[in-house]
Amino acid sequence: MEKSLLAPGHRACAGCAMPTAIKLVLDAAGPNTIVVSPTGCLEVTTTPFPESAWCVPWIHSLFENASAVASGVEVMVKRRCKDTNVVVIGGDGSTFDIGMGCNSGMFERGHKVLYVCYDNEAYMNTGVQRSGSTPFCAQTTTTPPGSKSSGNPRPKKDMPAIALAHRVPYVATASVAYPVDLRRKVKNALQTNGPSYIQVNAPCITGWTFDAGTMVEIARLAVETGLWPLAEWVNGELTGVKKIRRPKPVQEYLKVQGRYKHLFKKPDGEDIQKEIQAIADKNIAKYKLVD
Ligand SMILES: Cc1ncc(C[n+]2csc(CCOP(=O)(O)OP(=O)(O)O)c2C)c(N)n1
Ligand SMILES: [Mg+2]
Repeated sequence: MEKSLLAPGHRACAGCAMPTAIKLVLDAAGPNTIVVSPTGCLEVTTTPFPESAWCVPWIHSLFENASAVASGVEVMVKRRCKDTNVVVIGGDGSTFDIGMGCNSGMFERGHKVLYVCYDNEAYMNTGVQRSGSTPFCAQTTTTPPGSKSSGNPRPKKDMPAIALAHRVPYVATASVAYPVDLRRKVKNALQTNGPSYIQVNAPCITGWTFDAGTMVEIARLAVETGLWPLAEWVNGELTGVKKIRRPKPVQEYLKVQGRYKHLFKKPDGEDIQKEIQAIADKNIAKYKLVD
């Protein structure tokens, strides 16, 4: 493999999926790329002054305005250097919640920008607070399980559907456990004449708590249970899904993560596991994941 455009020596946790996701994105995008990143683990771990792990031009925005900054960069690029890719890479907190206003504007105005969300399903950099992306009944520091709580009470926000509602012409979900698929989707997105959105499942060893060395296995289980369908939409049409040969029960995914350990201890745990299984089953039916 050629030299990575995200240099080693960054300070992400050992076992974090985020740098793997970013390396794959940059690998597919190539050196002629300008990246804009809002604040979050990615910014904090790759750019401690005076060092940078970025081997492409990289702009740090506020938490809320990465898409507005990227929109401006795209207007400049269109006039001066047409072949340059403009890519936003942000966490779920900025993508689903705090940057939503600017994301909506960028999508709706039709800027030719690829937005990649590395989705670790919480505000990890500030201490694992719940975000709009946190799945149902996962533990976070703001949704601690206890006698009156079973973790996050709300289902995960459907961000790909929100992108599709903006008529974003290329939308996909991806996973670090399927690198060939991820790279292909980045290339497809960058060939799109307009905005594109890719949401990459990115397990977080600190917030999800799993055994070191099992990160890829966790990401694969998310796909194999049906909880993270790998899908691709072109011009609003669902054009591809990764089929699952034999879906695994969601327990296999839940039991290896500390953020779900209360579901194996609390009296209502079994019922909640069934509710989570129903979410997976609904995905399997909706996306026809099983032949
Ligand atoms: C407007 C604003 N609110 C809050 C913060 C504090 N803050 C910095 S990073 C962060 C969490 C980022 O979460 P996410 O986007 O999911 O990225 P992650 O840290 O999980 O990689 C927060 C809340 C901020 N910098 N600006
Ligand atoms: Mg996050």
